[in-house]
Amino acid sequence: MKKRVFSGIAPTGDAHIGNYLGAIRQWVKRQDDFDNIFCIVDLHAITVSQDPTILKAKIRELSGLYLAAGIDPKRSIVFVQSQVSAHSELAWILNCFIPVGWMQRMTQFKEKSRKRKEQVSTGLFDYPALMAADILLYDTEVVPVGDDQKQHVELTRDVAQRFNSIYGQTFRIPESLIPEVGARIMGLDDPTTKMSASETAVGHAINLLDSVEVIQGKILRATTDSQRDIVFDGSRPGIYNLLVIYELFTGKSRKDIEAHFDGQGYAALKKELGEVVIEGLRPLQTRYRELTADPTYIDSVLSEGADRARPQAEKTLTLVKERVGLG
Ligand code: AQP
Repeated sequence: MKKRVFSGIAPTGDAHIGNYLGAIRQWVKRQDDFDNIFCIVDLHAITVSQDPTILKAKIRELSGLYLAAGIDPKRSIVFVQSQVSAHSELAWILNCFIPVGWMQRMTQFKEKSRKRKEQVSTGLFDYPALMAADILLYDTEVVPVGDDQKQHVELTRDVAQRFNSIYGQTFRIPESLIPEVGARIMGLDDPTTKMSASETAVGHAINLLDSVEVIQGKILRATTDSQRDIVFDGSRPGIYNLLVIYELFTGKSRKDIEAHFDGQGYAALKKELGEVVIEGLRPLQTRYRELTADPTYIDSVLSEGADRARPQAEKTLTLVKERVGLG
């Protein structure tokens, strides 16, 4: 029996190389090692305001990117969260016994609410309860995520343990799987902050569907420092981030990369990094165009995925309702 994997990405804004290197690429690499469920978490997306037409399009775009990156819908379930209503139902039940103090400790909420100028929704605060429901509905054992989501997976474990201790064995306790390198790709404009889909500054993120010219331009303008050496030095976040991206796209060792750039300047690094990223994304972009040429294909994959996910989710939900005494 392979271990069950569940993971997802919110269809907010454009998917970027942080999502790819920190999450999607790991899913694809280990697709055959696990029994996978990959979700487009649209209910998470609406925790911040979304234009309805754009959201609908972004759900299809992100689904297409999963498939173009190599997620095979025959081997993995791919579906949209809102098409399986058990996610919302379990989230509500979990809400009713997660202590509010646990939620108040979540650093992502603190960061996101600080950045937002408009009102912060209750849903944004409650995001980790929905994420716990997503994971726990499917007897998940492994949750591959970037390190920004580690705390939410920890909370999910605490929630499952608490529920099991009150109501008896119900949930499997999941673990996060975080890549050793690439778990936190930083913004190109500000390498002290995480590359993020909701950060709209031009030059912040390389998006997976960016054109050749846009990728080159963003990398050329990336923030560096006033030193010269091209070395992996975590205290120099700009150069370090560019080198990590180079490392992940080329698969070369750090020693070889430093030797390769020895005596060269930042302009040479940026030029070569642009070429490496463009070539690294080319197969994904080509496949994406092929897949989306048939306007019905993605919807058919999503509908089949929801049909496969639903019975498993319903089974857990029914057990939870029984344990709690509902209905
Ligand atoms: N910069 C990143 N580096 C490495 N991994 C990352 N992930 C996100 N950003 C990076 C990983 O991608 C998966 C999906 O993330 P998400 O979009 O659902 O939520 P997020 O972590 O909040 O990502 P964003 O881009 O910052 O989205 P917004 O701005 O909409 O909140 C997760 O596995 C995440 O770790």
